[in-house]
Amino acid sequence: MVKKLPKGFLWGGATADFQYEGGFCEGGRGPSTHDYETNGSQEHPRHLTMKMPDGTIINPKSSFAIAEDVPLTAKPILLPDQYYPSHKAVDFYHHYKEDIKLMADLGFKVYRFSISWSRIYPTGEEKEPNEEGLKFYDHVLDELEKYHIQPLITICHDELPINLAVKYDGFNSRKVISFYVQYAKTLFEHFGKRVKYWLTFNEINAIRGFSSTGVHKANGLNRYQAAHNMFIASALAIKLGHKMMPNSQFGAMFALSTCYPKTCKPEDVLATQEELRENWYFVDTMGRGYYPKFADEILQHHGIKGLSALKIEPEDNNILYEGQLDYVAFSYYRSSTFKAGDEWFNVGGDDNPYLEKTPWGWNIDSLGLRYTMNMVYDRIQKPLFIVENGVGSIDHPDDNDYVEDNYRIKYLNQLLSAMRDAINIDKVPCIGYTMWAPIDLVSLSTGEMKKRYGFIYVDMDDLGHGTLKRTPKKSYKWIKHIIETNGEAL
Ligand code: BGP
Repeated sequence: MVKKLPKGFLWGGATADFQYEGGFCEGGRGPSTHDYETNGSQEHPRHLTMKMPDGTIINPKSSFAIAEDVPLTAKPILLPDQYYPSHKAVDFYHHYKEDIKLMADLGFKVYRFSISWSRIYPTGEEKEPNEEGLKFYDHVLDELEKYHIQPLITICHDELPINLAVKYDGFNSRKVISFYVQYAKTLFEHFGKRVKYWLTFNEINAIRGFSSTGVHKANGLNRYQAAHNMFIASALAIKLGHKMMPNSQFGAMFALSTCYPKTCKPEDVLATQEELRENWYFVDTMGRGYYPKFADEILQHHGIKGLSALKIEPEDNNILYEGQLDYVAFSYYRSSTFKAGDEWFNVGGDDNPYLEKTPWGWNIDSLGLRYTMNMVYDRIQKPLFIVENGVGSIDHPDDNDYVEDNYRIKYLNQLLSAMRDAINIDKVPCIGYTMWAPIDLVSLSTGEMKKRYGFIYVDMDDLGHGTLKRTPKKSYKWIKHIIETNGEAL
């Protein structure tokens, strides 16, 4: 059996600006939705609270739940002096040279990062972009070029300038589409010559809530209207991007943690097929350029009459078709189980007796990755790009901050072997793999530093205290060797 991955396979890592970058009020950056998300208590990490610009505190049930009824009156103000993880994160803003060098030493061929929209357009509505913001990412690209690392840019990773959320109700409004396209156009003009791979949105099928959509009252209708507007924003950006940068390649990113029927009872199998369609609603629409036949059924499940209840303009169907994805990018973290009568979106159905779990109860399922890759390729027939995968763990550094993370090595060895089988045995084309996250950063779902993913340890705690010193873990050396051998050493 061929053990190496195909020549040119893009090995790398992925990060998101608000979890990594910091510098939230430096360089002319405006406030973004995530700047208002405080970190939760360490005992109850999933209960994030959000302090709105007008001082109102809201408590989404969990970060995956949709925040209800955020007041529309909220006006952007300076943020109070309280620790918000995204304000400082792990300060890539001032450590980018050091961090990119560490990535280069690992042998990375690609680095996926997101651009902070409010660093480029502080309120989202300016006529001209913030030059200082563009300059910061120029410097990042300079460093990447120095080491021959390709950038993979996420245009919008789960956040938008707070002004667009407050003033327009985020992506629930069609107006926000034009602000997004203007922002994307600026990125293409400014960085287009240096960037081939783009992602229009992160985990678009998760449409998590206020932070990622800017939508205040998250009933089903608003949420699926926002999704439609995001589809159109993405398709318009792709059409424009293809015109401005003929060699560009566009994807959007989906959260594709797969789901198995809990039993072989036909009712459970059918229910699981229906539940999975919640994901295909997004993947099919963007990957094939039209809504799937079961779109009405999905919407009805959420109390919406059907596509006819959404505001869809006559030109939208053409836009969707012409703005199809070039490749399908996805995150894969775990699998879950489902049975008839279970609630949709219940990614917590983790009781699978055949699998071990991470400390956060996520199933460790390497074959699930191979299964997912085959399922997506069978369906869309476009190259894949695995742009997020990894394991969140509690690391125990010694006195020198060295972490012997054998669990990470074990996890990645299994997952990457399954990926290699999907590529070499099942012949699924896959452009590359960017591990989440090569360096420790703030967790999205818990707002904590305790949940660590990196090959590189960062001295920083849950409350924003620490020296920010970077120290390679045991897995750093291991992954370096895997990359050097292009997967042969797995
Ligand atoms: C994905 C997000 C990332 C990232 C990752 C890990 O859903 O795209 O931003 O954070 O999940 O999740 P967590 O940090 O919650 O463990």
